Amino acid sequence: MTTGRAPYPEIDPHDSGLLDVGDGQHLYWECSGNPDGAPVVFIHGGPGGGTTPGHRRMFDPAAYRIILMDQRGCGRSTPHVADGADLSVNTTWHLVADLERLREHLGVDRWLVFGGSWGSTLALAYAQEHADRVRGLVLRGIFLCRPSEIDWFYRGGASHLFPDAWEGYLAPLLHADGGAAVHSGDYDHVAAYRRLLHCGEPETELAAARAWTTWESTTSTLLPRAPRQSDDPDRFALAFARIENHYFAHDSFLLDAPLLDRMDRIASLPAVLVHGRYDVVCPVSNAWDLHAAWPGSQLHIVPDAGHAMTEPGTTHHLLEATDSFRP
Ligand code: STX
Repeated sequence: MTTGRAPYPEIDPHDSGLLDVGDGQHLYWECSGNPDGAPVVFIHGGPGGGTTPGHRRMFDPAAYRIILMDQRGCGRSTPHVADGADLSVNTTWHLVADLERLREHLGVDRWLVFGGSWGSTLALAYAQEHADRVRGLVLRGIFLCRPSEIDWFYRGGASHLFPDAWEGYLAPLLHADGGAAVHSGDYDHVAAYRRLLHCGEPETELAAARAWTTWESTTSTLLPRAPRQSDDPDRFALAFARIENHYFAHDSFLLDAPLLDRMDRIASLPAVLVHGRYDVVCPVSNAWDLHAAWPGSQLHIVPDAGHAMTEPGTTHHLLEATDSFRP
């Protein structure tokens, strides 16, 4: 397997806070690296995945003011969806507005935007609304949230590559609805999960959240690896599954503004795209389609990686990309 550069050393934030964005929501943000460096904002995945200290390590701390934020309802932001936070004030367009509020709060004029997976989706939606605030983009594991992409991963496409893991994904649905319904041609797995994740029965909700989350973590890497560490895996799973399912049940609120239909807005921005050849969560054709629509982009297809940021070839290209945008 490709080896390559290791991430930058672990660092602590020099500033952090909770930003009041209205709707009762307070978003955790932090800055690390060089307070006078070039601003870069890290947009995390899921939606609902939250940021981790490891995310700081994708940027040269001498060159960058590294900004991380936990999106509505997850991570260290409050209220948390595992505690029942209201999802009706949680849409792509709320998150785009939240990024602008954070930018203004931190006194940033323009920033580099970095995002993987759902982070790439939100980065594109943000840049298409506020192109004048973006220096460039570094995107990984491209996810355009087209209906075909949701069908691929959550309604059976990827089951052909991971039939073993798919059994675990189907288990709560079979328990609730029975085999005849689940195996019928028009069963909507995302709608069924939506019911289970909000059924009011804590054990059923948690079993569904674990199964949803395990499907994604199992299929995210080319080779099996230990799942991501979390202080409270059940709390993580409840928020991750509910937020993702809420977004994907609504086509991520993008049906009126498909990302590929608005590329003229960011055509002149420079971008580096990094995508694993064997990404099962977000097939590499997503990156191919985006690159074809974006003259300012460079695409690196990593020959031996899946979806995760932490796979060696992917990490390597991301570090080369963020270094290339140093002032
Ligand atoms: N969701 C893809 C995504 O953004 C469809 C994603 N996948 N795993 C993650 O994010 C975490 C690493 C945050 C768990």
